[in-house]
Amino acid sequence: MSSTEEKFSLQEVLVSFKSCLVDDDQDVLVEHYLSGWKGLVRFMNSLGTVFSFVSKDAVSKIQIMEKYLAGEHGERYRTLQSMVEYELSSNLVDLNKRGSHPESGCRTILRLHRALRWLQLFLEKLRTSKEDSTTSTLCAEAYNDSLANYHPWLIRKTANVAFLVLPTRNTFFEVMNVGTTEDVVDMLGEAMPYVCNVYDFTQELYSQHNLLDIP
Ligand code: 1Q0
Repeated sequence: MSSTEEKFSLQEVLVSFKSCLVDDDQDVLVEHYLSGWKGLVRFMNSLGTVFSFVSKDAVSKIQIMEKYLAGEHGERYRTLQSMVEYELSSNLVDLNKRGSHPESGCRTILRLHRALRWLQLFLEKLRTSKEDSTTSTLCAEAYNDSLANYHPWLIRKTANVAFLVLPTRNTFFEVMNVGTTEDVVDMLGEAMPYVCNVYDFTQELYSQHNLLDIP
């Protein structure tokens, strides 16, 4: 990370997922969800350019959502519930094959939601890992158990090559800016439930509306 870049703590990013849950965890504020993602992208960029193909895609998805939020129907995109209701009732989602709505909010959030599952698995593996664990293995396992199922061969291959240059577990923990290894493990234990709640809510909402396979 260059010295001009602002340092930040991964804890702040993860806790921002706490602030996106509203109505007793029965809804998610899109703006705060995107803030969480922006923090993750900043963190990923600090790991080096190898991951720019990943962060570019995440950034373009964040931008699609920000355009909706700032647009004419911004109010309908305030929470995930209202977005789903609005887009479905206005026929704005290509449910079975790609057509005239290739960038619906529902589709875009689904891509980020699937990536959140990877993050959940990866951080849980890091939290419970031993000192000599290799991050590339932990990351590849988490990826292959989640996001990889939705990616074509070429992306899977590229991702697995990129994982090989991931920093060591100790360096990772330093970049997180949280403190000692013990502090990191405690922080993850405390912050992960928020990420899990956001994931579980979204999964349930999408499952109720049969939105988990949007092409
Ligand atoms: C830390 C290492 C980061 C490794 C990220 C693993 C995910 C690899 C995914 C690679 C695929 C990206 C290329 C584009 C894929 C798209 O085709 C796909 C589908 O979209 P579409 O429109 O073509 O249907 N897009 C996606 O699946 C979305 C992928 C977004 C991935 C965003 C991941 C950002 C995560 C950052 C967190 C990094 C910090 C981790 C915490 C580390 C703790 C020390």
